[in-house]
Amino acid sequence: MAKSRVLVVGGTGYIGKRIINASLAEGHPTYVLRRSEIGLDIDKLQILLSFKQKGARLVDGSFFDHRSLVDAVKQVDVVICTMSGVHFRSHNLLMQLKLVEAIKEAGNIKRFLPSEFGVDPAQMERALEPGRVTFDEKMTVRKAIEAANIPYTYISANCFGGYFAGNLCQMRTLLPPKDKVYIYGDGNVKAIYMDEDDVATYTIKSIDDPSTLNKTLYLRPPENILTQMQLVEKWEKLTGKMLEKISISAEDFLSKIKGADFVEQVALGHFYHIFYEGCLTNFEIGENGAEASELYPEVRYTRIQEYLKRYL
Ligand code: GNU
Repeated sequence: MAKSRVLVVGGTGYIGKRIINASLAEGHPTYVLRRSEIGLDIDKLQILLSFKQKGARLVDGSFFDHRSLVDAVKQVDVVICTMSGVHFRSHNLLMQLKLVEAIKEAGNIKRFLPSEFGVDPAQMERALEPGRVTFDEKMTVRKAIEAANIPYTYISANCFGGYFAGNLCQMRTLLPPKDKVYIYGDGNVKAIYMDEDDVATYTIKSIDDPSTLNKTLYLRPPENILTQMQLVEKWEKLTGKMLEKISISAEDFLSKIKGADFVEQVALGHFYHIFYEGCLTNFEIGENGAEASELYPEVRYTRIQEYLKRYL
């Protein structure tokens, strides 16, 4: 069967770039939306032109021109949206709802992957304010997809290594601490850390797979299911240097939410659910779910001790 044609929306972004590369590597005719809103963002444009040089097709469109989105969608079989939601000024929700409308009108899409790639928002009905906005928005997009009967796969990719492993789960930094590391509680809550390239590989594997149709695909490669303490120990082993460990109780952590600004409050909420409540690993995958490393055992995913070497 011919390889499905893939359109990536958000192709210049952190995970979007990796998904384009994985799509090209897997032999899919790969299309990338070039939004006219890019304007003078020379970085984004040059990234798009480099993908054209690697064999991707650029499709011009605008989120202010519904017809252009419909025309773009009509050229492909699968649409993957990777537009980030953590940068609140991005109007991510409105843009994704416009994309859903275009996919609904085009009528030809065999699989749509909305911009998920993190915590499963369906598990987060009791999430703390204001961080819950991240999950509520994703659920709004899901409801629009399902109301339009658009075939979908939701990717719950858990923790990007770049946001959570490299910094040993510390906030407000992307680099490992040099002398002391803050530990959430006693650091024994399990989280799941992913090499971002593996997130892209698993995502592309899932788009033509009947067993992920209208399912959530959870990325839980067993060797990357680690407590914060295990992560810190891997880093100490790599550097040969012990870190001073300072434990923060759940109460003290939560009390920080009060005085913080909005963006900080959102992040604190996310970290609380991940590292105190264990929201990534405190539930079993049900019949509406599948686990990527079991479905695709041929993927030799990067273990975290390998991933951490770039920070040495
Ligand atoms: C956390 C962040 C890291 C923010 C998810 C401020 C949604 C998810 C694991 O909001 O994108 O220090 O799944 O000081 O579904 C933010 C996002 C990252 C936190 C990462 C998040 C994870 C949101 C910070 C910080 C590293």
